[in-house]
Amino acid sequence: MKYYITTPIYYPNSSPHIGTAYTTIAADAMARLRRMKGDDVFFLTGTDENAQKIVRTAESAGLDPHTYVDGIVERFKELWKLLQISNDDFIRTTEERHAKVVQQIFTKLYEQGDIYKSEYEGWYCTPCETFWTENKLVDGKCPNPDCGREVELLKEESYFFRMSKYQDRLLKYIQDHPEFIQPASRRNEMIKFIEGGLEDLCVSRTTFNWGIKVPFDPKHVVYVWLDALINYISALGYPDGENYKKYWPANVHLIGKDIVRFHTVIWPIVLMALDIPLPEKVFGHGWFLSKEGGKISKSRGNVQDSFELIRRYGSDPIRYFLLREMQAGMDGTYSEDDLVERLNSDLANDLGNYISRTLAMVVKYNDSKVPSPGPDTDLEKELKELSSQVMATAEEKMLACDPAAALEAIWQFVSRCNKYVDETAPWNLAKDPSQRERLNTVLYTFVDSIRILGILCAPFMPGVPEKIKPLLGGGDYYGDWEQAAKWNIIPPGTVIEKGQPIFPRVDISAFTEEEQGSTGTSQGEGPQAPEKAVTPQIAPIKEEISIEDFAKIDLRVVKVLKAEKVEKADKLLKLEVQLGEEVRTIVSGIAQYYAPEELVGKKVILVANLKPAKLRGIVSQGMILAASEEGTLEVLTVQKEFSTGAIVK
Ligand code: ME8
Repeated sequence: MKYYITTPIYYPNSSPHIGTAYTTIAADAMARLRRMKGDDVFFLTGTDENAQKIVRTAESAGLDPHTYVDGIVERFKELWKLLQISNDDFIRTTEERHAKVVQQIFTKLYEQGDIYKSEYEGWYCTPCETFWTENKLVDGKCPNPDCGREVELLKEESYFFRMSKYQDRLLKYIQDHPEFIQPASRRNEMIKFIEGGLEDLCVSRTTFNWGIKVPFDPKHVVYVWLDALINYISALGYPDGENYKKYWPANVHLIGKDIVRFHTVIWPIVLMALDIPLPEKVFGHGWFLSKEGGKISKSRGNVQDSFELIRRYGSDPIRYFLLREMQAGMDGTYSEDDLVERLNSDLANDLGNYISRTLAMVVKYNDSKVPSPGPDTDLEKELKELSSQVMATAEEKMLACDPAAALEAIWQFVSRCNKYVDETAPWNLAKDPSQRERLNTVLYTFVDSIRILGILCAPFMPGVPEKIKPLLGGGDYYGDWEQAAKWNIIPPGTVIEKGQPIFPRVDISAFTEEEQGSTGTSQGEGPQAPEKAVTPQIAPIKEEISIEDFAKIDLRVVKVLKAEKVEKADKLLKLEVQLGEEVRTIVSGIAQYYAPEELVGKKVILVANLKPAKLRGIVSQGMILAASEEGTLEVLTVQKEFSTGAIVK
């Protein structure tokens, strides 16, 4: 099966932002999933460079339009690379391969009488690159509810495209093909719009000369929207390129709701006039709005530098957040606080912690080796059934352009896996030698479920398989979607590694006030490779003390006997530790980094002569030592067989 998916080609009048990134990331996830299904995928994105607004922005930057767009296009390409976008081609409308197809089509439409010369007298909104008649203006301004800016009066010789001639045919097509415009609400809007009557469209301009020249009348440049839409076939080598024959018609044009009209009225009419099949589906997703309510857009000045966000949080968490946050057909809300919240809860806690805690148990209970599983109980059967259901649901939702619903289904599996740990309680099985086979089954299921999670996450967060691979012995298990429904794939005997948490927790306050306030993008700032989001300053070294001072601190080895969460305190664990004959209670702020059962049996270091302190009503008799920096913490342990009470110095 072939699968051709496109994003809009973006105006390079400013650097890409989170809103622009959403469409590209969503299309990328869809393309990746289809590739994993074995489809022959072509995924196209690019830039729409022949707009009047580009000329204006370049002028105000004191640059010629070519130099200006070249710089911004590089920013797009860099961002797509950092976000691991897997596009097969990147089309720029200033490329010769595109211009020649536009000219060929313009000439053909003119020769067959669909384009004619006349004079345009009316209004033009440059930010929207749209013509408006006087009666459509609202208070004399652009009627687009997201724009409302000044329009300009144009009176110039122009070529016109006979849209009106195709009105009935288009309406019938839309009515007969309910899949064509999605979601249904946008389809209904478009039907109403077309029923209101289509006017012929002005398709050339003479008052500036940036753009593709009309070949038989070079004082005209082709109207930017006619030029731009043609990218979807020029990139494939229309009319006789191999890719055109193989991939057209597109399976999906994924776009924002702002440009549905161009894609479902102008574009299909051009295709009808050329006698070319229409794309299967045009999906108009919602917008990302800022917390204050407006659409995230450069002109509103509410965009945050995407490069800086990637540097702080990494590419996968941003991909996950955007895909998860935009419910099908609705607008989504973006804020950095919400991004951090999702990262910490869904990625660090639900997914990352499941992986670390289960692998830690394989390390502990089976000497880091994947055991051979024994027979399944109902618990394993249920988990296995769920993985194949979730795989099917995610696939179906992605075909319906709904990544949020796909991720929701996958996270049901993540939750079920976490519940499985509690239900099977391997720390109890490990205490009873007669339960060895059962323990092996549970440990095996952990490892194989992590492999499955790697597959399910791969289209959405391509970095996840890369992170999991070395933990599961380096095997290449993540390229085939169907394998998410198959179990018992990891060979017993494979040596696993606990490794580092794949998504360390992040504390937004790790960034200074100044950094948090940074908005906007500037060409000067080069993108930086994603790195761990936390860049701790080394804490100042404390005042010097003497060896006698240090000797006052009594550090001892103790063994954790029991560990449990402290009610209504997210961060606290209550531990019971053995210190020689004595059992002490310690309250420790490590609950976000350890499941209680992970600590039981560990030999840790206690500050034994610390004055007792009451925390949440519990008297803590000392403090255990841990290394910590933002996002990660490790309790210090001793590995040799020390008796409890042994001195640390
Ligand atoms: O319209 N939320 O380019 P453009 C979600 N060149 N998506 C958003 C968004 C937001 N806040 N802001 C932008 C053009 N987008 C034309 C397209 S195609 C032949 C020509 C996304 O740079 C969304 O996909 O203004 C929207 O449709 C697109 O960026 C507009 O990009």
